[in-house]
Amino acid sequence: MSKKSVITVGLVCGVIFVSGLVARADVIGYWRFEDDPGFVTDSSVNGFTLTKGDGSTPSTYPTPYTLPPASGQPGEYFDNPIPQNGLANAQAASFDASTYQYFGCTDKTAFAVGDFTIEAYIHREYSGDREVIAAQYADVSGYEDQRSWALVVESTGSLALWLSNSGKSGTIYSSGLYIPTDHDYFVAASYNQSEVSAERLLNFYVKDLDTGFWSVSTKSHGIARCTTQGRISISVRIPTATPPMDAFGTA
Ligand SMILES: [Ca+2]
Repeated sequence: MSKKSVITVGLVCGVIFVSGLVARADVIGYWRFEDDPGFVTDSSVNGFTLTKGDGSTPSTYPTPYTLPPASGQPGEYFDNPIPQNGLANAQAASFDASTYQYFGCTDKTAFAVGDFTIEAYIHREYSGDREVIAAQYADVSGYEDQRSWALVVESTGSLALWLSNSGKSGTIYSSGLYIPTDHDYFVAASYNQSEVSAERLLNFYVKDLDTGFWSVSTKSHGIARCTTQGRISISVRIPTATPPMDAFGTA
């Protein structure tokens, strides 16, 4: 059986960070993987262009994936245009599990936010390991001081947010919302640190793009401050097998 598996991240794999779901003007990074403005270009005002893989080894490069695909293929139900902003979504990025393909971006002061939301269009073909959608969280030996957050799909299929308040350790908060393989999904997770401790909430949103069915989950959390410290890279990568984030710290 082949170990190779390809997963497509759409629209964005866009990872959008905002100060609350309604404050969309504060987008920190928005990666749409389009030919226009560019496969790795940031569509936010910040211009945080991504690096493909380690920048020197093409086997680590995610590849462009044309939307819409043939019927029954990954991304068939990805929105185009993107309903939140009307922008075209004619291309996604495809990631190969066997070579740990990923995008990366060196740490930015703009990433040191309080409340934030991460959104992505995803299609999983690979399963069995924890898969990272986007992260500032090193899960490999030697980089334990570079931990902040990671939006992941656990091996069970549950969407989860991994948070650290020390920059060195983390807690996984599982949504209980499941993302099966071979389906198109929109996913989002919102971290709220601004309320008093009893009201610190994580909000998870999942939309099955095939059926249009929305699921929402709210979890309380104990992370007073989601630390961004040290030399942290932000990486957009699906899928990831163990070790999932081996390029962290290479900035
Ligand atoms: Ca796109």
